[in-house]
Amino acid sequence: MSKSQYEESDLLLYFHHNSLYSQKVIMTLYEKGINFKTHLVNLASNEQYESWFLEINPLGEVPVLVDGVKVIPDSKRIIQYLEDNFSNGYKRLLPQDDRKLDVIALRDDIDSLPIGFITKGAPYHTDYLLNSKSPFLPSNRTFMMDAQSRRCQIIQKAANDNPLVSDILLDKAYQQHKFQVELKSVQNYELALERVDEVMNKIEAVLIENNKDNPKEFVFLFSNELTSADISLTVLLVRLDQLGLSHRYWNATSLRPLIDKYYCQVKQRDSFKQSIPQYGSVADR
Ligand SMILES: N[C@@H](CCC(=O)N[C@@H](CS)C(=O)NCC(=O)O)C(=O)O
Repeated sequence: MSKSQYEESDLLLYFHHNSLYSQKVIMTLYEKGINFKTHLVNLASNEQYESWFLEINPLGEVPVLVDGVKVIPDSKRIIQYLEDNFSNGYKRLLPQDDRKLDVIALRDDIDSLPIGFITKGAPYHTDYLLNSKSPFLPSNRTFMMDAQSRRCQIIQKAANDNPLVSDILLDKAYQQHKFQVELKSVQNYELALERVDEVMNKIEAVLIENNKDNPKEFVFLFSNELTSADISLTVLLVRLDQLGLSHRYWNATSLRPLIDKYYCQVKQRDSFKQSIPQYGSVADR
């Protein structure tokens, strides 16, 4: 059953401004024109491990969408839920024709990049970074590394305090410990950045193909209509830019220039300004 645009919204999104997964969901909600309410979960003070939030998501992660009695964690599931349930009178972000599989394939390529690893590893590999921006300014790096090194302990404590979800959290603490060791390896970091290079090559090729009939006009990845793949690409570009990695992947003249053009133009969209606090007014919500 799909919902109509005129129904009163009872959607509630638990989110954090600087969470890339939250940004993806917020941009999706704005692009589709869906009304929603928000609840900020303060990740900096580890509010995600408080008992009230673990009852909503035992993994202690945002975003989570609550629609009446339905609780939907995980950005990928939320985006699918929104596309399935808000189709009547709302913009579709997946084409209805045979381009749908191409959109999903490219979106999955983008979504499977190790961007969490690249983000959390950045303060340990500063030689790669140039012109980092808020919220990843050089002055925040010590805070990020401290927060990273305390994570295992915080998750373990949450596991002890919340026996009903302790198995899930102890597994997360174990994964976190391995992650923490891998983060510090330059080889691992370089490999993660190379995976982004491969996907960026694909994206530049798609943009060249779709621009060839219309070089002056801006086109999205697959047509003149923005799709779910464009949202995944947009938040990825923001994150690379804020970390100080854009110089490795694109510029206006000699390195994947269509990605540069794409990024400049997508930043003008209202949904972008609503989703990325450093560019808009999301903090006022
Ligand atoms: N697979 C999840 C990942 C969500 C996720 O990693 N969220 C991060 C913020 S970007 C989080 O809440 N981290 C808090 C923590 O793990 O302590 C999704 O796609 O939504």
